[in-house]
Amino acid sequence: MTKETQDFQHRLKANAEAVETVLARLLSPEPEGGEIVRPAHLLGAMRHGVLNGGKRLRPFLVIESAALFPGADREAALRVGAALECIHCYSLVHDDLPAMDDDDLRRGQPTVHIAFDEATAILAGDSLLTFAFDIIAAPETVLPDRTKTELVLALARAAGIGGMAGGQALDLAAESTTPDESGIVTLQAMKTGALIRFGCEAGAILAGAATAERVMLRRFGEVIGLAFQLADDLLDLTADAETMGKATGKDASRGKGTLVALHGQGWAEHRLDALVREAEAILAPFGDKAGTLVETARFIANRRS
Ligand code: GRG
Repeated sequence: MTKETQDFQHRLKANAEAVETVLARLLSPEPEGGEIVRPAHLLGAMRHGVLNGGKRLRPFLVIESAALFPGADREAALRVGAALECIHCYSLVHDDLPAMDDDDLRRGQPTVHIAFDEATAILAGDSLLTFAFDIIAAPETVLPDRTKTELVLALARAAGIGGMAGGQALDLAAESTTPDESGIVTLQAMKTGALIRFGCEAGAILAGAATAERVMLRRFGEVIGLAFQLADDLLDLTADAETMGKATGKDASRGKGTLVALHGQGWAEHRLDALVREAEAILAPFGDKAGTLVETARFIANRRS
């Protein structure tokens, strides 16, 4: 393992622990001002869906993108990262439901509707989605109001009809309509790419970066989002359920259109290399400061779980 990879692994772990602490504190039983009570059963389901050992990659992107800019507030980045993770976890809880992907296993544990019940899993997802915007808007997130509004707007657009939820709708429709290559790219950019792109752009937004820098990080997010999905499609084909902590082989068994199914494994591996080079080129203007984000692009392309 190179020194850069070691440093990266260390930072990923340290940031994941910091995010875990913030999430555990946020998901505590005491109601916040304006709330009445936090029902224990629902809170338990939310905690089950969130505090269960994810890689915390999306918060990592927020924290490390923000760290490119001197003066960016790490505490604020941690909270925005935690908000993004809540949206990611809600999407996993709902995606695992019988009406969607119908999975029993997530992050190596029973999915929320198995550990609790379907109605509670739906409500846990709903509450996590709402909670994300609560976290950003709350006074404990110390950022200018205008910055918070920009973050809320960008996150809503990334998660909603023109982003992740819309991508999931296109994905469900694709089970009967078989999209062409550009259709696959669009649905993937929405379903998984949009939150990853937001993670990168959010760092620039909360740091008050110049528009040109924000655009660079947004573009970097798009490129690593493509790499993430391509790697995920490869893993669905090649990895086992134990390594992944979730069911695999589902794409092929459903005849689902992926770029790997369309072009083959060799093509996908070359394309991943090209995407990593593109990600490096986008960040070149930041120089050595962007080393961790460059390693993140490599990690995403090479991940094995
Ligand atoms: C239900 C509105 C709604 C959307 C669901 C993202 C999504 C849309 C569904 C997830 C399905 C899925 C498994 C997609 C593959 C990419 C993905 C999001 C993998 C899980 O993300 P990781 O690898 O997981 O970052 P951890 O557990 O580390 O957070």
